[in-house]
Amino acid sequence: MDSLKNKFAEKALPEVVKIKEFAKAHGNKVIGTYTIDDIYGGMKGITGLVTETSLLDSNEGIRFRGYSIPELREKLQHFVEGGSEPIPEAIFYLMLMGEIPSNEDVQNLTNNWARRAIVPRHVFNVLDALPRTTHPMTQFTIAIMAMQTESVFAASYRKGINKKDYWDPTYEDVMNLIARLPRVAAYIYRRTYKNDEHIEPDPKLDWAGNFGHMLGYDEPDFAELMRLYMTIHSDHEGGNVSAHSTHLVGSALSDPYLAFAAGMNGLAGPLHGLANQEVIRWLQGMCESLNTKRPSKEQIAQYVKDTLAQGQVVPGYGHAVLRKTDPRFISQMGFAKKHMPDDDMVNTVWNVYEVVPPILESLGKVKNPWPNVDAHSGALLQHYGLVEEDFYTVMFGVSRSLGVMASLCWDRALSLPLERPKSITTEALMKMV
Ligand code: AMX
Repeated sequence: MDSLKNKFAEKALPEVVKIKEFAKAHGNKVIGTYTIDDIYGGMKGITGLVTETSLLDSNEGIRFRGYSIPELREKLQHFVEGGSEPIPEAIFYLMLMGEIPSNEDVQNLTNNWARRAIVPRHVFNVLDALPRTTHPMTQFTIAIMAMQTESVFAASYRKGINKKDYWDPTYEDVMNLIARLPRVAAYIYRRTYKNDEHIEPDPKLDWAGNFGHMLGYDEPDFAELMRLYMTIHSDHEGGNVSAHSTHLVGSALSDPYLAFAAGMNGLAGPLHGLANQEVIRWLQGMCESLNTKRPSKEQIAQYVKDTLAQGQVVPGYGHAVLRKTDPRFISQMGFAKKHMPDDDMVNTVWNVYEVVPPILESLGKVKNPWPNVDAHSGALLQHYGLVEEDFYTVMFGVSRSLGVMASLCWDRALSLPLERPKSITTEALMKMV
């Protein structure tokens, strides 16, 4: 057993007893009520599932195991030599274990994932069989499904396994999957955009640095961006579409590959992760139509109004839970101020940030007029020459694996049951009132 697996078992398994006792003592306490509007409104007002890794406050933003993003900048002081951005191994450890890791814990995780990072040949063959024009997110989920042949959970279940032990093969799949995703994603990028010229992993690099390297971007600043990007996109509590679909599909004891592929199909929607692609298309469309690299605030305002008049959303703005500027937007803004303060696209993102909120507010129906994580991320990637925006959601997906896979380990350790909410017909609802 690897040392993290031992530590996870020691931490997570006693929690089952604790939760059973808690539920026995307080199981009938009412924690909320909901309305017909909540049912028609995508269940947004309903607290209905347990996710241990992070918790979202509508005003403050995300807290990972209790720590906000600014607090984590203080706490996660695990940098590669010469670096100053948090390394994603640290946030994964925090989400899985609920504790700030030591430098040794983080180094062990880097080594652990490097050891597990071998992608079976048939996964590349499956990708090679697809037309190069296949959207990178479709390639990504197909590759995840192709890797399902390796599922330790599926093999153990087939042989027969005690339900108390489900967490063990889940952990193995989770670690293997996370370790292999950067290689798979980089392969998709290089086959789609770089003439099939693939780059071998460098086992001396950390997980995110290696991802940047395999994509073909070796500047230290890009590796730093990857570390920040992979850290801040990793989790956003349990109810968002990618996290919830992973959890839901996992609750049928579908193995982690099947569950994660489901989550990624949800991330591929334009109201969720695909928004990062849409933001860049929207910004570029604006600059092209105005024939300028830096549209004025007046020009931006008009373009926003035109977008709304065409019955389209302004991508990168709004959120189902957040009601303030996303701290993940702010942290990317901080990175841009440090590394590329004069970049045209970045400055346009900042001008859009000044113009859009009052316009959305004036509509009187948008609950959150502020930018989310996707409003900024593409401009940073464009700066370093990673300009193929259709690939951006795959990068989000690689990062999102950290949170949803840590959660899946907990789901199985806590023996969370099959998820099956009750649905109702409109006719039945009408009869009730
Ligand atoms: N531009 C225009 N209209 C918007 C809007 C935006 N950015 N955000 C919300 N609205 C509209 C909705 O479409 C809805 O209009 P309708 O009543 O005519 O159907 C109305 O405002 C109320 O919506 P809401 O309750 O404020 O939002 P929601 O919880 O239903 O949806 C979200 C949230 C994110 C889907 C929505 O804000 C949106 O479409 N944003 C743009 C896409 C985007 O950036 N998505 C990424 C979110 C972050 C992520 O998951 N990665």
